[in-house]
Amino acid sequence: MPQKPIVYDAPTPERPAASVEAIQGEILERLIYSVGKDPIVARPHDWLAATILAVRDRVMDLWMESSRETWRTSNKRVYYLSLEFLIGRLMRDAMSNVGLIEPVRDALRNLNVDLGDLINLEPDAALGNGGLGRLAACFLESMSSVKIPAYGYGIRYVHGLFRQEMSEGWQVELPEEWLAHGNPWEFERRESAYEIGFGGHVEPVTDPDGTVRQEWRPNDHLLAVAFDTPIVGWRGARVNTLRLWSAQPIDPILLDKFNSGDHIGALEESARAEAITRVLYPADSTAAGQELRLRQEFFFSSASLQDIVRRHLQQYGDLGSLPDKVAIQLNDTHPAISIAELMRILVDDNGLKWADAWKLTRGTFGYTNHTLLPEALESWPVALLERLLPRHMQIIYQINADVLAEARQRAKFNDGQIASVSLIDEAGGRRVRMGQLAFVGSHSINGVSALHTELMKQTVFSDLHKLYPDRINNKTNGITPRRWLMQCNPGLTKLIGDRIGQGFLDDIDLLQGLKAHAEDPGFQEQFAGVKKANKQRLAKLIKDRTNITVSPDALFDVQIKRIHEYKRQLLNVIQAVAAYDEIRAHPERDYVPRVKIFAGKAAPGYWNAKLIIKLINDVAKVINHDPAVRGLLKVVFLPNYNVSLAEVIVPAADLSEQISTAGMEASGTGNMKFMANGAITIGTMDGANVEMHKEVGADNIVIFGLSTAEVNEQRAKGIAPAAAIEASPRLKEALDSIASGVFSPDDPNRYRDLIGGLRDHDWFMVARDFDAYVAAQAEVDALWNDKKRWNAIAIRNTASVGFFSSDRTIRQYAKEIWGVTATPA
Ligand code: B1H
Repeated sequence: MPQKPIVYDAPTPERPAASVEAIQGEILERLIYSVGKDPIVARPHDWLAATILAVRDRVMDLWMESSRETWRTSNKRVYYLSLEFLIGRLMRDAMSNVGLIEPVRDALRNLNVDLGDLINLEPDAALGNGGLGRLAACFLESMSSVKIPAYGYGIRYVHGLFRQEMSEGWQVELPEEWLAHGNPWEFERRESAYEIGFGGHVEPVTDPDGTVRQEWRPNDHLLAVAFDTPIVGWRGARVNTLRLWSAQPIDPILLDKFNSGDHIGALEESARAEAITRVLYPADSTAAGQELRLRQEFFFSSASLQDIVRRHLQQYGDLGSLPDKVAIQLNDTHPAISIAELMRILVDDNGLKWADAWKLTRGTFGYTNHTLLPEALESWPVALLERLLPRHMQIIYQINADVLAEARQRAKFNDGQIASVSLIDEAGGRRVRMGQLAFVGSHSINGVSALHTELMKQTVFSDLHKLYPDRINNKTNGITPRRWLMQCNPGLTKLIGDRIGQGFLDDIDLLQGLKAHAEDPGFQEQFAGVKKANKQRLAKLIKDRTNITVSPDALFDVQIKRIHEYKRQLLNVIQAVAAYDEIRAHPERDYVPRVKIFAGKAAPGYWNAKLIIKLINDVAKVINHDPAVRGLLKVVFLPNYNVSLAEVIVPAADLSEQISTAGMEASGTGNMKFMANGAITIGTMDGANVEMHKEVGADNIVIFGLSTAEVNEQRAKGIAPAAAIEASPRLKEALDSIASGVFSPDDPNRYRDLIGGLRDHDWFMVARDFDAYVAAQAEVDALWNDKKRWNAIAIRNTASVGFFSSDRTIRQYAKEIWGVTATPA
């Protein structure tokens, strides 16, 4: 019997529980009058649409009241500009936040429809690559939950992140079609459309009063049309708006061409315009560098800025109060061109003086940096900007002149320092550095974990930090506990509530109360029981999707995230090979049965990442079929990792792999999701792992490997890791077997170069961290064999996760960057 799920929403006097009869009527009404289907012939997608529409109706009043309240109170609004929002599914989230899960389930049951089936039918809105996009989605939910008036602004990509399939162990990319059945969540706002220009030239115009202004005359125009989605917070605290822009031609059919018989030519403009919002760039942590990407960035920045300024003028009538009433947060540099666009709007369109406009602009913007990887730092060729955005290029030059003058005069910078703070990179073709632009145009520049923020100060922004020492600050990332604990793990949520009461649903720090129960054998047994049930569900999913049989009694060792060399999936799979060698060499020893579970997408153009996926699958094939292994080790690669798959895997994990090369993972957020769900982390001192170590205590996390400083030292030495490989027979044997084709008999050289890279430079310290990693895994085995200790540690992890709630993160942004008041915890 499936366990009866529970509702977390306590109805309040103002918002009584919805009655099943009422909801049932509303779903039927939506089915008939909005979807246009007779219940007798309605198909699952029709029921899904009707249910979403009924749920959406239930948040409409709250939505309008939220917006009215902001007008009434003249509260400051926060605008979160992000090229990515990795939302996943919305229906369960929305229902859970307004306490509708149970009534909707019962209503649908009366209509012979299963809510669980409908939930699984909703497509993931995969409008993001990985952590950066998912963070934006968690922030939206938290801003609603802590009652901050906020808008998310982004792009309504027709195709989200590609669908990943496996073909003989290789990744194949297929187009993603989240809009195929329509999107019942969104409202198209044809009235909120803005003209976006590209190209053309700049012309000085003399106003009647004699002042000379620059005017941009683009020669290419299109429309940005708004699509709004309501984002409801916990217990309906507030409903904010996610506004996504879609590109449309101004003149969909060029009638003169059409009439003259050129039917294809008549549609050309339409196709060209729509291309801008057709697809999400799929490279995580790597700048795309394509002209179309720059067009996407400007398109959504300009539309958002026009919308923000229009709303502000409508309410306040003047632009001088902009920083008092508007906070714009740039999610990485992708929307950094907004800084030049706001300057253009203020100076050219509204006649403000340059210095005044600059003060307003800086007072309004904040910039979040998410990575220090050189390949991810965006820069655009000056020549491209001059062609596409000639006025913005002029503005950037003028900003740069001001900054460089200040650097020379006030800070007495030398030529090297001037070159490092300049917005223009003069080395290797002139390029505009978007990080520098975002930095100088913002009053706050934040990193996403304590370590990352320190490294920002020491590396990419060291000279800018000297010039503006009070701007860099830290805001450690977080995750929303609604989606990543309550919704994805109802069993654990119920168990916690039964033990320490329901208060933690509203105040996540109360989870600390679990610490007192960590050693309680009865509680441990229940905690392990919930984990076991989640593992059974995952085992079934693994069987269905990969046909691999795994035992829920084995240790589930999980690494799920984008495939990237710095995240070191390679380290993990080499350890699997070493464990395999050991099992065969010493069959008499005791082994902890393990299932190594991998999932993640590789950027389509990232060869080594795709090769690592193939290696995992090749190794899996050999190990899973070798009778000598006796099921003690299984390797699984689950295809098409996305938010919904994570929601099944995370609650079922025993061990969370967070093993990036120290200094390279800005924060990580998957690490926090596992922690919430009672997995133990094996990890390096990198990103937010450092703070997890502090929060949970050294005895409750397994840390290994080189520190950031040691990594830098090794790299500075520039010597091959031969010594590390020689000193480790296990490593040597594993590398030799992979490189010589033991796992790729059909193509023995397949992994020669990949392994060769470890032998001759090992940039990511896979070889040099290997022995420490193996020792850490042995520590994990020992903990697993001491079930009491394991369970106590797992419980302490859940108990300590409060700090990593995105509500905490958002409250810090609100207080320390945006200057808006959030409701107290
Ligand atoms: C992160 C990116 C990123 N950092 C460029 N940078 C992109 C860069 O399409 N692009 O051009 C896309 C994504 N993503 C991640 O942000 C970090 O690697 C994680 O460590 C961090 O947890 C996450 C959220 O801050």
